[in-house]
Amino acid sequence: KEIAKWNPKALDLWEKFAVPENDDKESFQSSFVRHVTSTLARSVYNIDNFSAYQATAHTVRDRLIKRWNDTQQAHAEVGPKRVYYLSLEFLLGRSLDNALLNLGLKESYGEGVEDLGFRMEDVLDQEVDAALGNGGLGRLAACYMDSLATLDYPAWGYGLRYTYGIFQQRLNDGFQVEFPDYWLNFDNPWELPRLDVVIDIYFGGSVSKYTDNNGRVRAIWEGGEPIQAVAYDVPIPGYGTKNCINIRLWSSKPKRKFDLKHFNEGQYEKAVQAQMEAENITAVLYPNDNHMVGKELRLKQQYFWVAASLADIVRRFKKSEKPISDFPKQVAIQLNDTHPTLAIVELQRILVDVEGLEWDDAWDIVTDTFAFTNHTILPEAMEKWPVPVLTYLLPRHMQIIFDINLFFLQSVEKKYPDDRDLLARLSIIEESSPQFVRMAHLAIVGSHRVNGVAELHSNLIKTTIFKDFVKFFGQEKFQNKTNGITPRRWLHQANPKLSDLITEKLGNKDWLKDLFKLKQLEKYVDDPDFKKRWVAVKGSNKARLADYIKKQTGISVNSNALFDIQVKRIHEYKRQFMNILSVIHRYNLLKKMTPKQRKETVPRVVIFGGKAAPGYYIAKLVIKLINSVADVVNKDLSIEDTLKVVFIPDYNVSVAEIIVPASDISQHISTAGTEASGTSNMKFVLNGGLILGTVDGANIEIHEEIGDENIFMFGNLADKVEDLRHAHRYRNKQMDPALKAVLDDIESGHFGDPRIFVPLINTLTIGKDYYLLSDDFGSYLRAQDMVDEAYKDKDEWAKKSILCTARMGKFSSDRAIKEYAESIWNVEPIPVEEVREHKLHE
Ligand code: T68
Repeated sequence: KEIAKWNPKALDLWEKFAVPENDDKESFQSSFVRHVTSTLARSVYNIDNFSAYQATAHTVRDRLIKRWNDTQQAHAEVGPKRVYYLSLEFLLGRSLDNALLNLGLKESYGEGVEDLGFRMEDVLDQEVDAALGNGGLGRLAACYMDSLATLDYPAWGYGLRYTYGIFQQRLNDGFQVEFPDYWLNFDNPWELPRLDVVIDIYFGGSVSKYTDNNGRVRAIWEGGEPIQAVAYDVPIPGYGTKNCINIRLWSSKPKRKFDLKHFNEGQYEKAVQAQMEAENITAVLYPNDNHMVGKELRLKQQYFWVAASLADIVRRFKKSEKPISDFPKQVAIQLNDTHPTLAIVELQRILVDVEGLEWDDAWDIVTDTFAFTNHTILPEAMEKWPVPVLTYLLPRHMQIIFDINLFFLQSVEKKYPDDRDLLARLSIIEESSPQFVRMAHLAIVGSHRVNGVAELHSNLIKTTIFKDFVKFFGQEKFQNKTNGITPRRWLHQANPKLSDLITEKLGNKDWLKDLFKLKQLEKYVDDPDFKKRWVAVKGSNKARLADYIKKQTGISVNSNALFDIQVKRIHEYKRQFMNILSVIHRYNLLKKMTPKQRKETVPRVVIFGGKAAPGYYIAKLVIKLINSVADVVNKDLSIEDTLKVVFIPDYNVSVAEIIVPASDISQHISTAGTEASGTSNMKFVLNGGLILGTVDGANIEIHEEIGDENIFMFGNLADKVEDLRHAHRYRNKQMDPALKAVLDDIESGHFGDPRIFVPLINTLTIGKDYYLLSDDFGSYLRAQDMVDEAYKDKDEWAKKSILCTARMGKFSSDRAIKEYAESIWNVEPIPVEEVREHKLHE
């Protein structure tokens, strides 16, 4: 409007030369050529697949920026309540294919690329993953952003822009070796640097008290040296909407580049030391999942991130000119695990110290704003930080935490007088030496809602780790929000052939926005032609994976065999160890068989993948054992190709997109009660793969949805686990004989130098088998036999596979996000397109 006033012709020009609304092959090609020649400064004689990728990505980026701007403008116009998702991890994977599909440009751009002499597949394959996450928690955040955008919610993600994402895994002699993931080596077209959005973050310093004009004693925190947080925005386009939301990632930068005093004294290292320390904060993602590592740098990451994010959120709120008491009506903040818990303290500090609110008024605003998601009950994963470290890094915050705890415990004391044990159990401060701050307790006390991520998990947190909080706060504060996955990436993008078949059968693509529509596939379970095509799609996905395995590992696998897959982070509770032990058991049986018996057995390819945290010794031994077993089994001609074992290196999101559509069976076999939800289980079943699993996490709800006949469940139930552990500890419980035989086989040296595996085997004997492999091994083997039996009936198997997909509607992340929006955040969709139309006609 300003431009139009100044020059009426300008607005017309602005419209005329904007990024085209009706995009087609030609507009793509013109943009592609412009980006090759101008952005990349290359010529037509000098472009390879990678340049083609960059030019295509930049073309899509232009479109995303347009949508991003329109969306932000529409939101500014309406001024709705926004939801902010604070997550230390966003495991986005690749963006090009996803953006093309969500924008509906895949076909026209695909043709455009072919005309220019490239294959879209090769172009897409050039992209490096954005791997800013460890596993389930980070990928969940990415799926949720896709759903928030698709459902038109006014949402922002906030995270860190790590220079190094999760390490790359290679294998050396069967052992994992880690390599740095320098993903920003080439320019990253999926981020918009906002070098003007900079926030100063302080550590250290001191607190002093003063009396204000109203005679009130107030604290002021004067921090030490500031470090700058610089914003990088990552646009997230919704599917079939013009809504395009934002993930803002912070990068750390020194405020002063150079210490001139040291420099002039010739102390060059000291002159740049502060700079290096500042840059260190966002240098690297901590590579541990479900494990707390108490490093000071990790705590600095957490505060740096939440302080920058809150400053940004408060600034945006203030633009509305609404009274500060309206803050919770405008802002909902979701804490993805306890990692951002300091945000609670930071907001209280801003409201009391900076805005001058009374403590209680500020605290009401804080608790109305925040909600907290718990992702684990494993004790070693619970975050706690030493009071002395917090006092030194964040002195004012430590005071505020003590005050929060004081007022909280006073209210407990009032309700339950004289129950000292209860006070000690609920306290935010652990009274050890030194003292610790229990972040989960702080997160619960500072939030109005707390949720688990699957029914079983949400019930477990209410009856175990957070039991006393339920007693104090009441049931309503604690909810379940069963996880979900985005069908756009995990079916439409990863499995285009199945997606096409479904769309053809259902007559349209509506199922991509309403996954319950897959139910309509049930009509066709007995249609022989449909079944044949369904099986053919699975076959071609298995062939694609077989090619990938050959390329990456040199191992040839038969894609007519049963593909049995376990891919996820390597962790004792996930029991990859039990899986490989059962493979040894199977191998020994095959060796004893007559050729005739072998002919009658179902050939299997057992596929593993996943990273072990670099410091997790036992998990790394599991990887070595898998590779040692693979070496022996794959070379053994006597078993006639009835068994192959594969470890796929460097499992990540883009590799998962090849693996997930190709399973016949996938394994989700955690000790009952340990896997909060799991989300890959949902991905496999959505793609028509069956599950072999324990009664744990979301397996239980998947079972409920798809029915008994379509899943293989085994093992002890969660409510038995404590008793079984007790029996191991105090009654010298006998080990399952089949398991014993397998361990003996390893110890005999059959799979290489057995001394390597002693610490691993000790976890079952001297370690008292904490994850109960011995208790579940028998029923595991029986379930495996049932899988073999069922797979022999190809027709029945095809039917099961179809029913699996048809009944997965519940597990869309759209369903999960709607539940969060309606029962926790109280936010509503803003149809960006309608707001714009309305505005244009005004
Ligand atoms: C996972 N947690 C749960 N944690 O294990 C999984 N931890 O059951 C669940 O489905 C998923 O969260 C989503 O809810 C994780 O992935 C981490 O990666 C992690 C990272 C840092 C610190 C602790």
